[in-house]
This record gives sequence, C-alpha cells and structure tokens, in this order.
Amino acid sequence: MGHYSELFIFLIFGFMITVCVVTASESYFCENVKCSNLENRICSNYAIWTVTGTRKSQCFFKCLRDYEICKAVFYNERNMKCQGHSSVLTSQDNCLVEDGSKYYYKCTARQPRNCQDLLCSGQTITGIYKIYPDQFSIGVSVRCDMDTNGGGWTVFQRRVDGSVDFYRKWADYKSGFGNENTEYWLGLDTIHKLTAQGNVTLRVDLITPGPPQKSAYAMFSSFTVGNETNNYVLGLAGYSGDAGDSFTFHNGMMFTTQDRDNDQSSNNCAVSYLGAWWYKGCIASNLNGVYGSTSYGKGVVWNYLSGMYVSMTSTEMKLK
Ligand SMILES: [Ca+2]
Repeated sequence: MGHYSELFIFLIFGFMITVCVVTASESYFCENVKCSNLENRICSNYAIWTVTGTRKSQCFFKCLRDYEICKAVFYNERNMKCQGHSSVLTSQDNCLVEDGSKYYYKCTARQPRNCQDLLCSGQTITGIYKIYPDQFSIGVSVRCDMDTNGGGWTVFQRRVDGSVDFYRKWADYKSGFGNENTEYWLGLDTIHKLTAQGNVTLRVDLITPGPPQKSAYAMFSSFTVGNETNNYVLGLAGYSGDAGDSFTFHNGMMFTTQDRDNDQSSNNCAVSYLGAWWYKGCIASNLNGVYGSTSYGKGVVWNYLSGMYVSMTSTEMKLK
C-alpha cells in the first residue's frame, strides 16, 4: 500500500512539474501580434527540425531545450505540426501557404531593429523605445509612432514647440541631438543604418500654424540616406500625399551644415537659411530651419504646402 501511495505522490508531483514547465515555456515566446505576414505560412529558411503530433506547449518546450540553436517555431494547431528555426525570420522568402500555421519567436532571440519590429512583437503604444539598427550597435533611443497609418514608424526628426536649437554643426547632425519626448534629430549615422535595412518608406507629417491649422503629409515609397563618406546623400522616389512634394527637389543632394558646405549654391545654404538639410541651390523645404521664423525660407518651411514664409507648428519625419 505504501509503495502505491509513494508512486501516486511521485506521479502527481511529476505531472505538476511537467505542467509547470510546459506552461512556463509559453511565456518565453512572442507571437507576431500585429504583423501577420507569417500567419498561415511555413518557411524553409533556417528550418532545423519538424515534429508532428505535438501540442503547442510541447513545441515551445522542445525549442527551449534546444536553446543554443532554436530561436523560433512555426506551430499549426490544426495538424499539430511544429517546426524549429535557427534564426528569426524577417521576410516571406522561401515560404509556402499553410492554413493554421502561426509563427512564434523567443522574445530574447531578437533585438528590435526599428519600430516596426517593436510593433510586430506587440508594442502598440506610441512612445520612446530602444532599437538596435544593426547587429553591432548598442541601442539607440527613439520615438515610435504606433498610431499613424498602421504604426511601426521610427521617428527621426521632430519639431513641436521650438524648445531645441536646430542650427547646429555637422558633428551634431551626424550623431543626433535633442529630446525624444519633445524635439530631436536622431542622427545621420543611425538614419543611414535604418534606410540600409532595405525597402524603406518615408513619411513626413506636418501641421501648419493656421488659423485654421491644417494637417498634411508627404510619403515616399523609397527613401535612402547614404553614409558619411557620401555626405549622407538623399535618395527619394514615389511621392504620394496631400502636403505637396517639396522634397524631390532635394533628391540626390548631399547633406549641408553651417560648417560643411556640400550644396550647389556659391554660398552655404545652411548659413543662408539657418538650418541643415539636403540643400541644392537652395530649398523647396527646410524642416530643420528656425522654429517660428517668418523670414523667407528660414523657418520650418514646406513650400508646396504653405510657401516660404510660414513655419510649421509641428513636423515629424519617420520611416518604416
Ligand atoms: Ca555652396
């Protein structure tokens, strides 16, 4: 009788421990909450093993036990198929349709490269986050716009109240300045890294002073910023929006600051217009100009929306 009760207690405890471990395993995994691009897919890239007839919790547990190799799983509750992956997928390359399949990755397996990654992992509140634009970088603090046009926008320029001086030199524009809660410039090195991730869209949100105040936007389906060797040359294509295109004029231009003249004018446009921009000879827009200035071109201007004498009340330049 004693043997049976010991065995019974042993079985009960064994069962409880197993349940605890299996339940706990789920908390280590993040599902692509808002980014369903891998929903109903199964992908061969980085696949390391496939098992069938397994429950979801067992699937997670198997991946956790394989901790040095397994970084993510596809799990399909319909056919109870579990597939482990050695890297976290970021595209639909080499994927097939499979109804019911869902993708989960270890929450610790991937540092977010941008605000879109944060949105994918379930961060849906607009605010300040840390991102890791390339695998070698230490984190950088950014503002993520999780509301506008589907969210996932990494904000790299913001003017809202004139609290930060934007008439600055090359070194500041290279590394960034200001405060992500109010006004800031993320820095050209980081902007370059973000656009180098590929397939980047630019969105510029503007609010005019009025009255009446008017919100407008400009989007560009392709946006690149070169590296410092190329003086952060601007690449743009595919305008849409209702603000007017006051940026394509600057396409192909290098960045100019008061102490680094890369523009096509015989003068330095940054000095002439008190900003820092991809000046040509010189401007159709000047979003790093002097907040509130009503001198020709020197304010935070976007010519096709409000002309050269009106300084925007609010600007946000963002990418995803
Ligand atoms: Ca010049």
